Amino acid sequence: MSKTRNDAVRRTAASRTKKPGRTTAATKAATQGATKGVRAASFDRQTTETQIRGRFVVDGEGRYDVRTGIRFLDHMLELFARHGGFDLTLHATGDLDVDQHHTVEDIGIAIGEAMLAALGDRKGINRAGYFLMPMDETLALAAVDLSGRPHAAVDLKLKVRMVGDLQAELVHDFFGGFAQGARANVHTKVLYGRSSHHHIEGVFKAFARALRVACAKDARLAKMLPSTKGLL
Ligand SMILES: [Mn+2]
Repeated sequence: MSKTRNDAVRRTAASRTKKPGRTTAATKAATQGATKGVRAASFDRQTTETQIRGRFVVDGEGRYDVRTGIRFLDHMLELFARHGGFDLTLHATGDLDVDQHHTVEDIGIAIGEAMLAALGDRKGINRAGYFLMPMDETLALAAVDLSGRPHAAVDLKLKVRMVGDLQAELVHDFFGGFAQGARANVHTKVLYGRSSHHHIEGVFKAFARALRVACAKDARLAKMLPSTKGLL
């Protein structure tokens, strides 16, 4: 191994041990996103209520650089990237002094739109996926279909108003926004559990893993659009 290669490897290893996940690794991966075969898209969504910029890499390595102004949402998006095997850079500034609603919903839209753009013609993808995710005492499920039709069904039985610094009801709005942006069916449900933190975390992990399956390519059907309608 040459000295240069060695140094590069060492730098990568050092940055990983120093601050796992919260480095500029996702940003670097995004820059390299133009690599042939890597499905990725940048986004820059500016409204009077929210400004959301970043990059979403479908074929990523679970790296992230997320700043939303809501720490609990950062936590959810970070594990979304890690469990989905995506790379996600996302920096959001929203009118949190009004309410968290605009920010959370618009982040869902931005990620959904980026994923849709990154998938391109969607030929050869599984299209649908589901996952059943245990989170200690909680069991959560998610099912997604990248059908071209937006619909979200979120069945959480949260009894608290806030989880960490996130308004709990906005989990619905995140998935609603994603379904709209990605033109996808998204169903999530908590089957049972006690901790509200685990309810939301279980749902985000299940969602990430269901989406990972839906986005994955089936080599046998590489040239096939996964719809008998001929349109997605
Ligand atoms: Mn947690």
